Amino acid sequence: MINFETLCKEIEQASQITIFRHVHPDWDAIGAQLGLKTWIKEHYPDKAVYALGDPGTFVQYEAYFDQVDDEAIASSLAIVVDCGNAERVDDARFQQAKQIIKIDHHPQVEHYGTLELVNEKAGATCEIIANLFRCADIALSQTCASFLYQGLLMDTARFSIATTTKDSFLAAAYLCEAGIDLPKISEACIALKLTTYAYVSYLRSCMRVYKDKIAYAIMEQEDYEKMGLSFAQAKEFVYVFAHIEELSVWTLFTKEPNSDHYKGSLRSRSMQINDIASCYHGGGHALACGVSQLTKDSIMELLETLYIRLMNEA
Ligand SMILES: [Mn+2]
Repeated sequence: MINFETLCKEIEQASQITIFRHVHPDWDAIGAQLGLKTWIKEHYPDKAVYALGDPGTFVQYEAYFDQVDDEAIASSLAIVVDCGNAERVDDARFQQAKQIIKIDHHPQVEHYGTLELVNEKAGATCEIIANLFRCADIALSQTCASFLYQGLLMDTARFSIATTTKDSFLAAAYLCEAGIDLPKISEACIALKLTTYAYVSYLRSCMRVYKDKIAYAIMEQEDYEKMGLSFAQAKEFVYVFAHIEELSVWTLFTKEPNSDHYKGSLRSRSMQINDIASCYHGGGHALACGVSQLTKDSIMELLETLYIRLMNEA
């Protein structure tokens, strides 16, 4: 486990730093990656720092991303954030880096880093990074603190889910000290475009309930495309089915473009489901995870498996 001093020492020894995170980034992955990039650039102005990977739906941050050649990566210190396994890292070239630091809060399934800072109990990777700085008494810039707050806010579902702890609030209080604009950040993370709002309404109308227990919807490529959404956007809305009193598991299956397969998001209020997800080409957190390479038949089989566990736990 590395601490703040080790991280600084590694950065000081590196001529350049590359920062990676998982494919199809979410707010936590982006916040951790760009928050860290901002902090390193501010504190080590002589170092070259690159954020790598496809920004995906985060077009507003495109300017923060870099293109680098293989040699630059090979001679760099790579920091990989918010990603449990090597296969899921956006840009596999991170493996060629001289030194690899993993900072993450997913279940520890693979030690791909030469140095690691992993806390499975943290609500967000941004929380781990914020608390690393907090414990070292570092004053953050507004830009850096805003990035970290975004990831913390969204990965804890606005400080509402079981992964939220005292450490999440300590991190939030610390980030507030940087003078960040809380309502502005919340609005930037949560507000929907009109097209997305229409899609959410459509999604609700498509929701079915499996054996009175599990919410699910199967989204076809033509459905989301006719509403003006890409696959990457369309698959992000499983939260729409949260907060239904009678349903403690909710899922969304989205057809991959020009493929025979669906990708799925699974959520659970309290019953562990990530071990089931791992049997369906997926994984993730205990109560929030993903599955892939599903057919319509395997979707129904998965729903039945989730149902059986629900019945056994009842
Ligand atoms: Mn995360």
